[in-house]
Amino acid sequence: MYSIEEIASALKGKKKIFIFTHNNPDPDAIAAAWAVQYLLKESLKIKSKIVYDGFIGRAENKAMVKLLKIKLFHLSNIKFSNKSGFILVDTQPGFGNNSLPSQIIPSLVIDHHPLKKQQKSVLIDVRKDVGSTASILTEYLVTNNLEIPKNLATALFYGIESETQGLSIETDNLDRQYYKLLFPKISQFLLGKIQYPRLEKEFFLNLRKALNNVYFYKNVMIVNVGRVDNPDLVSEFCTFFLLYEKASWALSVGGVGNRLFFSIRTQNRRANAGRIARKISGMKGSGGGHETSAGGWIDISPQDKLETITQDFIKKFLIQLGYKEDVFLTPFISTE
Ligand SMILES: [Mn+2]
Repeated sequence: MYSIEEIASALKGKKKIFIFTHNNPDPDAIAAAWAVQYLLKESLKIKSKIVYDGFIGRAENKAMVKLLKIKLFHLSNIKFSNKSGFILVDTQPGFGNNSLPSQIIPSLVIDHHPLKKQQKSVLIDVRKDVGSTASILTEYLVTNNLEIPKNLATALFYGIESETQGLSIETDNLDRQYYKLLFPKISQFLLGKIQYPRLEKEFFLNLRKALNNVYFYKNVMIVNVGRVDNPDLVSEFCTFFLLYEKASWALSVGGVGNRLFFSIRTQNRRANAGRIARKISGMKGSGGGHETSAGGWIDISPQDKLETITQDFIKKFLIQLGYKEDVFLTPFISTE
C-alpha cells in the first residue's frame, strides 16, 4: 500500500487525472474507481474523471451507477493531453480488457489480478490474493482517516459482495475485514434496489435466445448467445447457467462487433479459469481472470463466420477440460 505522499508525488505535474476501469466495468471496478476519485479529492484536493470503455449493461450495474449517483465518462467523450495523468483500477496496463493506449505509462495501478510481467507504471499495488479491488481501496480510505459517505460505502460493499459472492469465494482477510467495516455505513435500501434490479424487456428476449442455445455436456453448460450488442450479457448468462445443479463449469460466448467475447465460470475452487481463458484466447485475442471466474475475447476477421468461430472455440475449451475434440453437443432444453 502506498502513502498519500507517494501517490501525490506520482501525480506531480499532471494537469488532468483520469481513472480507468476495465472495459464493461463491473461493480468492483466501478466502486474502486469511485473510491480513488474520493481519495484524491479529499486527501490531495485533486479532481479527476472516471473513464470506461464498452458498456455498462447488466441491470445491477446500471442501477448501481444511477442510484448511487456515480459519474462515469465513456472513453469516446474524453480528450487527453500529454499532461494528463492516468490511474488504472481492477485491471493492468497491457491487459486486453482495458483501453488505455499502450504508449501511456500510468501513475498508479491498483488491482487484484495476477501481476503481468514487466509491468510499466510509476506505482503498482497489485494483490492477487485479495478477493476484490474494492477491499484494497477501502483500506486506502480507512488508512487515510477518511469518513466514507453512505453511497460510496454502499458501492464498495456491493463491489466486495458481488465479486466474492458474499465472501463465499476467493476471499482474503482484507475482504472480510472491510465487508464488516462497511456494512453499518451502507444504505440497505439502495443496496436492495441494486441487488434486485428491475429488468428491461430486452433482458427476457435475450434470455429466450440464450435458452434456445444452451448445451450441456458431461458437467459443462455451454451458452451461445449469438450476436448481441452488449458483452455484459455474455458474463451475466455464464453466471446464470452455472446455477444448474449438475454443472460444474459454464462457458458462454457471444459476438459483439468484430470480436467473440467469452466468459468462464466454475464451481471448482481449485480450478484455474484464468489460465484456461489465457490459453484459449491465444494469439488472436486476450483472456484472463481468477480461479473460478474468467473471460476474454478473440478477433473475428471479416472472412470468418461467427458460427464457425464459435463452434471451434467451444471445442478448444472442451479440450482444455480434457474432453475429446469431436463431442456431440445436445441441447439442454429440447424445443419439441
Ligand atoms: Mn475485480
